[in-house]
Amino acid sequence: MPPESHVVTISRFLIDEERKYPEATGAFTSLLSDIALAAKVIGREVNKAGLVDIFGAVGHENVHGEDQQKLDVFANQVMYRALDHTGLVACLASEESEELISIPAKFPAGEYVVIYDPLDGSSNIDVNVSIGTIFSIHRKITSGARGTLEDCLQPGSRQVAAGYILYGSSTMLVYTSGTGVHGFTLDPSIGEFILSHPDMRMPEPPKKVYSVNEAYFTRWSRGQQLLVSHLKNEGGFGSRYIGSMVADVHRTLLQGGLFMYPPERAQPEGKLRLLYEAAPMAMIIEQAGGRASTGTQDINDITPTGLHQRVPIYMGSKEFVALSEEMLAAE
Ligand code: P6P
Repeated sequence: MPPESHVVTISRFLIDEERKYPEATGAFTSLLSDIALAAKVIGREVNKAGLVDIFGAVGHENVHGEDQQKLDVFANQVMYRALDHTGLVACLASEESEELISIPAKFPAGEYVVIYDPLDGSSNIDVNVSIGTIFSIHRKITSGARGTLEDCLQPGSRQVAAGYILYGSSTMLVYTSGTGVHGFTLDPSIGEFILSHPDMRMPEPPKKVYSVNEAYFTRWSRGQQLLVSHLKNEGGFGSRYIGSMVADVHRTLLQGGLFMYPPERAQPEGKLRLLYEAAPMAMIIEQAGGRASTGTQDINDITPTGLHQRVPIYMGSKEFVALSEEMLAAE
């Protein structure tokens, strides 16, 4: 058989998955396909960021007071335009939009809620470090035709799917819909995402690597300081920190380890956002056999109170997350 016959595109994979559920309508398959298309469009611009005048700040700030890079704005528009007209979505929420994003009245609405960070790690754009798009998918739970804030503020345990696209040395789409984690690598020569990492599992034994920004050591609690000191001394851990969550979590998923964004005295909930960073990544890590905690509770047990709520993050290999919770509790 020619090698190409073993090529499984994301479209074929999604259809094969859909056929496992007689009640499936094909809506989820279409939704993931729309997100994959958006990923290709965003990836094309990210990969040529150094060649055209598209990177660099647009000169205004996003809802978090961060310089909004042109690619952030572009990626946010691409995600919106990929989904708004489909009739699959009840409402949207984005890191780049303070408020809920309603589906225009001219378009039909659907049953899914998509919450996304269109371009996470964008502060790394100008230095050509890997960045990513993160998405979280819920089902609408309110009875109205169009989604509301209540439909977005569901605990991560109720996500029907979650995933990310990593724009790195290659462009990868990784997602889970609750039956394992699957990775697809973009073949630019045919413009298709090809199944390259079926049923991804965190390795056992895991690589002893911790990932945290140690520049903030003095801002941490005593327990956090003791944890990191233990990891690097008695624990014999190595350290890797890219400063781009999708890249750091992707490495942790593949090799094992511990990714942390701890609370700081001035920022007791940490920096990363629950709905479109922590919760989707937590679903992926846990579906691959790992754990995701705030240091005191499972991330996906939290019922959100706001679209841009932040939470501390300890995610990766089970034993390392458990060790973190133990040492933080002992402080
Ligand atoms: P710090 C990137 O700006 C980001 O939102 C995440 O992708 C990343 O994990 C984190 O912030 C890095 O934050 O404070 O270490 O620069």
